[in-house]
Amino acid sequence: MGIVSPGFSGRRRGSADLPPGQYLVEDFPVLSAGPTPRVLPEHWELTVTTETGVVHRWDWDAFRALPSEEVTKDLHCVTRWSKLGTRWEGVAIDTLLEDVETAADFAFVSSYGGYSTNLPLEDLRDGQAWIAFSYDGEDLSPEHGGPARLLVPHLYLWKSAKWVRGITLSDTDQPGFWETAGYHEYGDPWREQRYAGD
Ligand SMILES: Nc1nc2c(c(=O)[nH]1)N[C@H]1C(S)=C(S)[C@@H](COP(=O)(O)O)O[C@H]1N2
Ligand SMILES: [Mo]
Repeated sequence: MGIVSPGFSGRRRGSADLPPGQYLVEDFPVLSAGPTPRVLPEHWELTVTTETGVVHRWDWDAFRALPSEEVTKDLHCVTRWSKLGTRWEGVAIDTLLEDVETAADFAFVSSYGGYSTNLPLEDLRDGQAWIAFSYDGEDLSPEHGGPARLLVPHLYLWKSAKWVRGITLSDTDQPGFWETAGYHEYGDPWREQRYAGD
């Protein structure tokens, strides 16, 4: 028996929730490969482009009119910090894809400022990914990707593109910013897929 028994507030979070090689942080580090782009909502748009070239477009008002969800997720950065139980609000990618006809296998995600990342389209589906616009009950700050970022918490956090601008669906996989630089094409923290070949 453990000394700490589960209480009414739920199970204690700890090392069992940490993927291999990770440590816990309480703060929320900012990791950005370049300067923080300042995108005003009135100048913001999000596009989903299919493999046949059909472009679906949401401006800020149209995006915010979509149904959103509150989710609490653990984050795992490849630089080894993990943050447990982070609270977000966002639009599920499933919602964005409702009227998008596609048979593509891959998604290439691009951001304001030039960042990009790639992942299988199926990892964006089935309640696994959101375009998040709120963190911990507040508007998402510019440093953390505001006005809106991708959130794909089951993969290393470099897949969660901040300042997201577009998702291009494709039959072929195209490496993004860190994937081109030698990071893993998939990035499962539980399998410690940090670098290409891991
Ligand atoms: N546009 C953009 N998105 C990005 C990055 C970036 O440099 N630019 N860094 C990635 C990496 S490596 C991590 S760990 C997380 C960090 O998110 P945070 O700064 O909110 O902690 O954002 C990811 N998304
Ligand atoms: Mo990262």
